[in-house]
Amino acid sequence: NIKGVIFDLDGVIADTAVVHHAAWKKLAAEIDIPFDDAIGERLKGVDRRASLEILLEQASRSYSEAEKEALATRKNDYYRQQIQQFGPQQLLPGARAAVESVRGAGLKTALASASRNASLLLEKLGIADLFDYVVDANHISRAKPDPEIFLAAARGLGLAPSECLGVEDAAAGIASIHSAGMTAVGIGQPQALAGADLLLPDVAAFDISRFIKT
Ligand code: B16
Ligand code: MG
Repeated sequence: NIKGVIFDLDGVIADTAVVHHAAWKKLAAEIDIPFDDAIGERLKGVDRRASLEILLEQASRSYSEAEKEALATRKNDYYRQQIQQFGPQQLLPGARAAVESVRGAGLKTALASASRNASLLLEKLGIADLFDYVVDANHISRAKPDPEIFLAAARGLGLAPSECLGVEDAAAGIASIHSAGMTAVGIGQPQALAGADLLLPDVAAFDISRFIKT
């Protein structure tokens, strides 16, 4: 039986997937690298450095370590400029209600985000107190699709992976949830999230009662 739900942040709770996308697109244009929606989709849920490597697959020259650091920092600056102005209105519709419904049903809640900006975002959105446990990229060494982040979240909740549900908008995240031995709920388009155990168009459609045995 499910005893805890582990939510992804960007693209599930917060309306930031578009902000990450725009920041990478701007950087790509500045260094003359082609960028389309398919590449944008591959970057979802992937950490900053790995995202940059995906972008640079299309580059016509190689970049030094120092140059890569500078590019990743530049993208993060673009991203942070945008989220500085964020408030609760940047919660995706139904996100707060979805997390509250899990708590209301007596289950535990955790957050598993690949973003190093996760705690800033939680503060801005005003939802830091809705999670029993938070794991972000600062606490782990292996990024999604590795299971480490979801396993760390389950451990933090004191639950076995089989007692947890993971909720994700990215293919890398669904893979991470499955490798951790959890049930995966996908939020978004079937093309991108074919592997999910249950696919929902948005987080507003999330209904915890389907997972609770009465
Ligand atoms: P940062 P999530 C992920 O967050 C985003 O989906 C991904 O697009 C981003 O590159 C990654 O965080 C790293 O973010 O540059 O802020 O450290 O979806 O796992 O909550
Ligand atoms: Mg995400």
